[in-house]
Amino acid sequence: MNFTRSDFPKDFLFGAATSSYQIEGHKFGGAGRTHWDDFADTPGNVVRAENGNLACDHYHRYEEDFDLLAAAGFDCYRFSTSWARVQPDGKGAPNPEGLDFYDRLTDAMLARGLKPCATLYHWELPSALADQGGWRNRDIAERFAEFTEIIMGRIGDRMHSVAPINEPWCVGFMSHFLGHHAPGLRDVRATARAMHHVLLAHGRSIEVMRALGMTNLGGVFNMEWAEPADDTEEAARAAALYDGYYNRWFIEGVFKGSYPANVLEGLEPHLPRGWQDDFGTITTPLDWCGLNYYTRKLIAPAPGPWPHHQEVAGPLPKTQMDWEIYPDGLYKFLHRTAQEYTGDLPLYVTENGMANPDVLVDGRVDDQGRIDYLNAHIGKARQALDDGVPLKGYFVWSLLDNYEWALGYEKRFGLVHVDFESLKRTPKASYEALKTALAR
Ligand code: PNW
Repeated sequence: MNFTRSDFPKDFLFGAATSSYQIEGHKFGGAGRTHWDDFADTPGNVVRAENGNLACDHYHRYEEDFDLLAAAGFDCYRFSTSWARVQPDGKGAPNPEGLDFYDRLTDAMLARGLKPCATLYHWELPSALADQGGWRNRDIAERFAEFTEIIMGRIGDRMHSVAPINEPWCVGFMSHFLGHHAPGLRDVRATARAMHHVLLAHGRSIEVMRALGMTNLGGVFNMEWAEPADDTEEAARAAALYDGYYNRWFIEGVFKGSYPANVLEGLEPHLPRGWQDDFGTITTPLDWCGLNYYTRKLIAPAPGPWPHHQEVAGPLPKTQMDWEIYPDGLYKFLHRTAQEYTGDLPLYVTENGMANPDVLVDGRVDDQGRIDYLNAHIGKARQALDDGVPLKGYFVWSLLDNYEWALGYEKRFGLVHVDFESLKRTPKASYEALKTALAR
């Protein structure tokens, strides 16, 4: 890498991130069925209909995985808790095996000096709740509050930090409007409702954790820099709308108690009645704000239904996801977030990384492309820090190659290669480079 730990403030935290359904192996430990299992079983939704049944078998191999994290010199680990593992039916009595698992996981992190940074929901909704309307049903907020109380009642005393929901945009928009993720809907009314209820659930969860006496609570928002595809006024308007429903809706809801006007123009008729009354809960104060950043999008106007625009291919080099590599976007979002939304509140980059078509050759993976990507983005983070942005940490997505949702196991995001037949872990060149950079 072209940086070392000593280039950053002493208390700056470096971590790696994963999520439960993407790595654990959901068939183990009495977990309930999730809407991702249902989604993957429906032909056409997921590449090769792959699911998270086995994934990286982290359920049984977490000691080995945490040894790798600790040996690389990471300070913290961002993981998530599976709702359906803890409450197989999404409500009522918890599954003791599930609670025991997260208890063991927490202690195994602490035993290695890793700070546990939990996300309560990273997308595997219990099927029982999905069948009752999932995020379209307002009741989800109370169900999520109950889940929060159960899981944090067990491990909350040992968490370094907690965020209720990973990437509300993906939960709301991508899953209900684009249909790319479970439940795979393409319905504007469902979208507006999910985009509101996900924030209500966030707020209720924060309220519950405050009542438990917990601190260092935050939110994790994904951001894509939206660029007009040309210099027409129409393209500028299209990009601003994309920016509105992708980047601004959720963070504005949480930090300002409002929704962007250009998005409301399209979505307000579909919001649940009395939506404004929920901002008291939605804006419950936070202790930090996390940004997940990967890429930018070029947006052009297009005929057809709302939002009347489309993405067009850009000229920059791309990752295995076909996402343009645009490190400046991270710099701009760090500034914009502090300036417009969060002020002095601590910021974290809670995800950043790239998919790469990595192959294992003679026991090695030479992922120079990932090293370059991380160098460029961590450099931009460093630059924002120099400008005075209160950035406190950076997490790589991801520790392991894992289940990349609708794209199955083919897209490799890991610092550590996983052979999905033998489940053998092999640290890549990027892992070794980070290990050198992070040495104390
Ligand atoms: C994030 N998009 O998701 C998630 O937090 C991870 O679970 C995921 O593995 C990672 O990024 C890499 O994809 C996103 O299409 C998935 O805009 C897709 C999009 C954005 C974020």
